[in-house]
Amino acid sequence: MKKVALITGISGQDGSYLANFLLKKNYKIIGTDRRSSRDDQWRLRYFGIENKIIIEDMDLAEITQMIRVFNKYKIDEVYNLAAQSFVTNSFSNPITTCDITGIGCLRLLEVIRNLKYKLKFYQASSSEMFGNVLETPQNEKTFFNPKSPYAISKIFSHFMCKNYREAYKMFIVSGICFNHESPLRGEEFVTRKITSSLAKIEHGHIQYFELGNIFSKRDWGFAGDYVEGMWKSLQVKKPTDYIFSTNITKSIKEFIDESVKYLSFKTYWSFKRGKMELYKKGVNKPIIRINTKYYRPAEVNQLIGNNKKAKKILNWQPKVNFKELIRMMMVEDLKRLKKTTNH
Ligand code: NDP
Ligand code: GDR
Repeated sequence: MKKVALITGISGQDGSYLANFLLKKNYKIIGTDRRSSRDDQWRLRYFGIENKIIIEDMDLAEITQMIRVFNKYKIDEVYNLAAQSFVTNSFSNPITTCDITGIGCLRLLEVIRNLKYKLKFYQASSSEMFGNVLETPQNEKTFFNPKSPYAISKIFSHFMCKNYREAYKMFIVSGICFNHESPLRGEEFVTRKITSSLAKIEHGHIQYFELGNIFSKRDWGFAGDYVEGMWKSLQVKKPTDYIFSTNITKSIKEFIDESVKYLSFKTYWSFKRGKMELYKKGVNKPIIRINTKYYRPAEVNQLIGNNKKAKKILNWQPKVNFKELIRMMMVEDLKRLKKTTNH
């Protein structure tokens, strides 16, 4: 009998990597999305798996859709990856963010608590919860000090998971993932914005692009490694929380410096009008400018994880390092533009 996994957020970066991973492990997969994203299955097409997944409508705002889906299938594992996941957007849409990223998880937990059978639940918690960090590096016991409505909504769902695990003895795991990227990352996030924009400059589609704070630091890994950790965390006897991280932190500027190595021309930084700008050698116009409109009302300056627990209990560790991650993203974005597809 095939195990059945339900993945919320199937149209997102992690949804597609996890679906591809679980299909190889012979799972039957129910992927849920909002009707609005039905035409946006480019990530599943990237893996050639769009016809191997059963897609069901399930907005995290709508509990009736959840009841219908959970009554239709006998599910073994749920991976709750759906969220309003863009931190910047959470400042302009705090209520929607809390409703989807926070209460959305609680709606799922309530539906699952009332099922006649038991299943395992994975919650996508986030390193953003550490915010203005109170300890470095951050581990499963580090106190949260959030800096955005997104982070606060993730803390709500994180503690709801802990509460349901303790109060109702449900098998619930929260994976506190640090930033993980890939060629399938959304272009609104800084890494993919950098690699796709540099590829556009290389091919002459744009002259320059703008960024916000390039000095913040993140612990960046590869999405393909992190979905393996998600799965592993549901295969052990006891449910608990895990940090998934690389334990290395790099600034956005360092990410750019590594990315430009894949361009056909040389670049250099210059400090003008009080800001850093990146120039193409021999040309007097910048290709990267800083625009304060991309600054956040509150910023998380530096994150770095400690993945010791996941290493010990799950035998998990990231395989792709910073350089290799950037190579994958740059090569793919340069190739995509040659093909002139949408993504
Ligand atoms: P994405 O933004 O790529 O994907 C988010 C998914 O959530 C999309 O499929 C989106 O669907 C869906 N979604 C948004 N709103 C709703 C809604 N109202 N109802 C149902 N589905 C909805 O995120 P990632 O794949 O990168 O991340 C997966 C999860 O992990 C998220 O919860 C994120 O917050 C969390 N996380 C991610 C990290 C990272 O570095 N990637 C690190 C730590 C945590 P649609 O296409 O319709 O918008
Ligand atoms: P983050 O990722 O907020 O860490 O959340 P993002 O890539 O959006 O920002 C990382 C850092 O880059 C700075 N930055 C910019 N960011 C964006 N998006 N666009 C810009 O132009 C830009 N310029 C500078 C930001 O200020 C920030 O410091 C991601 C998401 O996947 C969350 O869902 C997840 O929980 C966390 O990672 C862990």
